Amino acid sequence: MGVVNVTPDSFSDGGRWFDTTAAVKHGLVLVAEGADLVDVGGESTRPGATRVDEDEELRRVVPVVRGLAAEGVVVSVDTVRASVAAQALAAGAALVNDVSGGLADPDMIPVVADAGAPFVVMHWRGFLEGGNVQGVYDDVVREVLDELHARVDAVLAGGISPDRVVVDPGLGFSKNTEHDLTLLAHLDRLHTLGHPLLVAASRKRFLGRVLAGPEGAPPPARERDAATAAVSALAAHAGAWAVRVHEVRATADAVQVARAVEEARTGTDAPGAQAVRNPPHRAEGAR
Ligand code: PMM
Repeated sequence: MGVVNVTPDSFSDGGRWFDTTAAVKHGLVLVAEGADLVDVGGESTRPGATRVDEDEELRRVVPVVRGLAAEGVVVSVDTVRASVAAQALAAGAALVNDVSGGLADPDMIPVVADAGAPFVVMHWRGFLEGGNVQGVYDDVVREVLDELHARVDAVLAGGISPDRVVVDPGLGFSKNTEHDLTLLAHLDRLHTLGHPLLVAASRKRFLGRVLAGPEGAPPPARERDAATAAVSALAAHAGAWAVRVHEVRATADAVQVARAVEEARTGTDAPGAQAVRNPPHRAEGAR
């Protein structure tokens, strides 16, 4: 999943694809580099970002979704607003990615259920507390699992079909470096939820911290793509359905190598590699 942030202020690529034409062009480049789908967002979720009003989010997102869908790209819309999801779906989006897991807008779940679209349910404990508050966990994996489970139950109760639900641990969202690394170390446990898994580590703060070491300064976000690709290989190896990244080429290579190694180990196509190659919405022919 390649990322196109149509925002002036996203932490790693803010301002670069703010214009519709540039954003569509960038999405096409990501596909040419190996992305199976492109995630289009119009509102930054970085800590301290101010909310974008609905009209502005629609203005940013819908034309880019329409432009990419018209080119045959499988588009995901990254939004917490039901109205934006609805208009993006009408413009050709195939999937809705909601970092609030359906908590931000009571109309989100019904909109997605009515459209029959796949829905990414991300874990973000701090959402209702007004932003990226630091989470306190005794057992981060257990608690993220339990809380994601509760969100998935709510989503299913709202009428979204079980085969349309994707789960995401929400790396960096109310989580520190140790939490993020612990979650990545236990991706296998997230599979117990029984839904495809999306992992979105791209350029995130914890990668900067790992690269900096105990004393150093974290490299800027755009210098974290090799580290991102390493996480992509680990996630593919652990059976993730997709990885969400800003720079696709390195990750596409990393996933390909992870797949080849897995094939050499098992003598067959690895389940994780297959999942990354055949997203459920494609395999099942939705939209
Ligand atoms: N992270 C960001 C934005 N959207 N969506 C999902 N499903 N999971 C994430 O972890 C996630 C997301 C923030 O990253 P960006 O602003 O650099 O794109």
